[in-house]
Amino acid sequence: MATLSAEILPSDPCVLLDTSCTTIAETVREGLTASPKTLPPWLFYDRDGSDLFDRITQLPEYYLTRIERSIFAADAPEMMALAACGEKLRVVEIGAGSADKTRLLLAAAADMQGRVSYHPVDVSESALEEAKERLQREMPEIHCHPQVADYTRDLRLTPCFDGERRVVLFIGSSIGNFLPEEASSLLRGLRLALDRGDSILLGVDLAPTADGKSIANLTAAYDDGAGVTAQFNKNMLVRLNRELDADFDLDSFAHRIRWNEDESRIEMHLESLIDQRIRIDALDMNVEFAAGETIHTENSYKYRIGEVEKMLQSAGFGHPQRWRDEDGWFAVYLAQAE
Ligand code: AVI
Repeated sequence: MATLSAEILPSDPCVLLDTSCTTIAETVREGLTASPKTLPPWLFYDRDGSDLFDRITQLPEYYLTRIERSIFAADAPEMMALAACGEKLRVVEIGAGSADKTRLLLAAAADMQGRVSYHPVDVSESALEEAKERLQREMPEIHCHPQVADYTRDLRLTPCFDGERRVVLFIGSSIGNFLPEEASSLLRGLRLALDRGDSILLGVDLAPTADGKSIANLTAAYDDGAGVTAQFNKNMLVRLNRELDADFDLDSFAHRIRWNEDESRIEMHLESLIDQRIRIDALDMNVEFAAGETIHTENSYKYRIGEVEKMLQSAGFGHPQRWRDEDGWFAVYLAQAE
């Protein structure tokens, strides 16, 4: 596998979230001995999981990607011009993945200023490599400087040149996969890593409303007819079987979705269909499941207009501007570091 070119980085990383477990072994031991059982969503994203997530974004039920893309298709030039404020824009993307929708934003930046310096940050080296190769082939005016890092632990941004300012893309509603207090501290940490005048572009999936998006629309997005999301969820067990010598039988677990109204979030679980004991050799442990017991694998928070502005402002980002699709299902915010 090719390695990405090394970057000269400042020595002090900015820790945005301090999650205690660092390895799969520690994480799984802690999560499966907790009550209720839980595993964190970052475990989804090995190579197969990243491919499955790409397939999810193309599903008819998964409206998030489609709507966010339509907002960018209509408004990217305005967003990039506002972020640039007459200077050269440097585009940073956290949790970039395959950087697919980003191309609309990069194209708008390139139309505005010609050459664009693009700095995607992601844990997946393979996704970054693919994105870099594709951009080099298809958008030569974009100069890609990928950085393999977990932005929640280690966000180091290279200093800007004079006359340059950053826009940090945090799109795809990735913020929804953090608890609200984590989301707030992520934004605060991000603000600390930025200079005054830089900005954040944040994509947020919105909560259901009486006359718009229904709970059924939401649950369908996470429980698609083709079963791709179920496969994505179960891929976590496939990964534990392979990497920790576990013996999960995939047919004895079911993909389950719950809308939690009080917390305004979609929850994803894996439910044990029978009483069973799982052996995890690499951890030298057995895990007992009762029929109906679940492993909570993901939260996807859905925010209300107003909550996001408040969160941005208390993290030190001012003048938030907002774009929405005409049905009000999804919103994109641009706010400036003050
Ligand atoms: C990455 N993240 C924003 C997705 C979401 O919608 O919460 C992950 C996902 N989980 C199931 N489907 C998609």
